Amino acid sequence: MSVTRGFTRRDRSDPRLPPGQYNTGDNWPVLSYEPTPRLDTATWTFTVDGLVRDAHTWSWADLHKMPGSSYEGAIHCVTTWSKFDMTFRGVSVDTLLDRAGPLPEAGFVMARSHTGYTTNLPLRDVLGNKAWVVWEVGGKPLPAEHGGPARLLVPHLYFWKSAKWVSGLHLMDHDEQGLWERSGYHDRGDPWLEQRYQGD
Ligand SMILES: Nc1nc2c(c(=O)[nH]1)N[C@H]1C(S)=C(S)[C@@H](COP(=O)(O)O)O[C@H]1N2
Ligand SMILES: [Mo]
Repeated sequence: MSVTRGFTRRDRSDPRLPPGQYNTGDNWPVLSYEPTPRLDTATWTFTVDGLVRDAHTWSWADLHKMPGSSYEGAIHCVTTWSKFDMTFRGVSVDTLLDRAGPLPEAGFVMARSHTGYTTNLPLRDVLGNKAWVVWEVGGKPLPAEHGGPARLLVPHLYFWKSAKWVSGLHLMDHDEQGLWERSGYHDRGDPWLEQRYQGD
C-alpha cells in the first residue's frame, strides 16, 4: 500500500530537499505576521549597530553604491515548503559588517524590520557569504509582500530568519530571542538538522 502525503516520490528523493520539506514549484507563498507596509525608498534606512566599532546607517542610495552580490539557490520555510532556483540580488552582509566593524565580543545578531518584526541569529550565520540584504528577485524589484523594498536573506536557515522589510542588524554578546523564537521556534533553525522548534 502506498501513502500519499501531498508530495511526489521524486520530491522525496530530491537531494536539494531537506528532511520533511516538499517542493512548492512555481508557487511562492506569502507568510507575514504583520500587514504589508508601504515603505518609501526616499526615507528608507538600514542600520548596523550594537557591538560594532562604528555604527552605520545606509540610505537606499548608499546601499546601492556598495559592491553587489547575488544568491542563486533554494529557500526553505519551516511550514515545509522549499523553493528552488531562486535568484536574489543585493549586498552581502559581510560587506555591511566590514564597514561597521564587529567588536570581538559580538557573537549574536538581532535582525529588525521596519514593522517591528525581529529574529535572532548567531553572527557566524550571517558572515562568510551566507547572508544578504536583497532588493531584487528574478531580475525584478522585490515585491512588497515578499519584503520589498529590501529584506534579509539567510537561505541556509529556515526562511523565518530572512526578515522582510529589514531595517537593520543589532550585534550583541549574548543570544536574545526574536518574535517567532519567543513563541517556540528554534534559535538557529538549520533545515538540514530539522531545527524547527526549541529543543529540536
Ligand atoms: N517582517 C517579517 N519578516 C518575515 C516574516 C514576517 O512575518 N514578518 N515571516 C517569516 C517567515 S515565517 C517566512 S517563511 C518568510 C516568508 O517570506 P515570503 O512571504 O517572501 O515567502 O518571511 C520571514 N520573514
Ligand atoms: Mo515560515
